[in-house]
Amino acid sequence: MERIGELIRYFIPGASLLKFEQLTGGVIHGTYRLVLEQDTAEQVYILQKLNSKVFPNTRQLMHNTRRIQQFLKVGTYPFQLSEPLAGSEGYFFYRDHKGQDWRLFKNIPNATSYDTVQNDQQVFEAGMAFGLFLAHLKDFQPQQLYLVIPDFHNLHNRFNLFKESLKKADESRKKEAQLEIAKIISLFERFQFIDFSKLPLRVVHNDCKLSNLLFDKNTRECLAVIDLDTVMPGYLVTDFGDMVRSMCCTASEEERDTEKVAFLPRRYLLLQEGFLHATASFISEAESAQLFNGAVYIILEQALRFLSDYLNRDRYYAARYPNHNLDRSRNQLKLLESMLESEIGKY
Ligand code: GN1
Ligand code: MG
Repeated sequence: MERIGELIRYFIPGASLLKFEQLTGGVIHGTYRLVLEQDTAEQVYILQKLNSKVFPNTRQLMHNTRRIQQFLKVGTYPFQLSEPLAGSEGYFFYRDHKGQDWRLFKNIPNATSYDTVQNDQQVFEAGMAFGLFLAHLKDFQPQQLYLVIPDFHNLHNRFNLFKESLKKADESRKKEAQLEIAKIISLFERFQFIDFSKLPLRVVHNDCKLSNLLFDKNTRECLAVIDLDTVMPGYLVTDFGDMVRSMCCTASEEERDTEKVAFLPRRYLLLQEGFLHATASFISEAESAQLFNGAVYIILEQALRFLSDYLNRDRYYAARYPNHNLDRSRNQLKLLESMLESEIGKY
């Protein structure tokens, strides 16, 4: 990467690059692991090339991350924080001459993340970790945050955008996705059941997938909750939904063979147990009653988002092959169908 020297000089003058590798977990930003030599010692950093189509205002994005981390640092928050580095002008990102923004995070040593669950204990731990994150942000004033992506988990809004995408889509893509389009429309009509006016608006993570947790490589305990980009006012039940989406399934959202995708009720119960353990002191009755619906809502939303992006010719999510976003949508639909057919889903 040609600009790497420029970036290192900006964030850590005097350091030199030893190793550079791309990490492929996220689907929005480009993420890289750097090993630098700094004062004769090796230091690891995480570099991100920011996606300005998704997050047009980097200053506001970094303001949010900083505010949240400053708040968590003061209290008894039990996890580590992956903090962004300030550059020479005190900004927490660098804008290169092409207008591309970059940021650099301190690495959390001995940590790893997972796309799929490793064992049952991890599900309980993960539910507890995201629950503790919410618990520690309970008294954070939401007015301190910018709405970096308004209506992020507003399914109605996303459904309207989906209808717009349908109007503009190529005939060939529409034909290819015929079945999924019909399924999404019928599921949306069937599942408009969460009355959000009955739920407290809180500061939530908004992207609670398993891969946004870091675990200790040896002890497997949770070390950090990462990716604070979408921490904004929202609802606890949709955070829980994202956990279910990524942890209570036999396969990851990248699995192309839908035969391999199924809901795991036992994991759901473990996740719920861990999550309630951490949130028991403040979760409202209305929220507890809507946890399963939160999962239905968020999986449907994700299926719809992937499908809309397929219809829009893959403008939002990085697609590595022509039908990638359609496959992702099929995967989420399969998970949702399997969940609705399960014992827990029969209501
Ligand atoms: C995106 O941050 P990242 O790339 O892991 C997306 C989430 C989706 C997820 C699906 C800002 O997450 O909402 O659930 O992909 N983030 C944004 O994998 O759209
Ligand atoms: Mg994210």
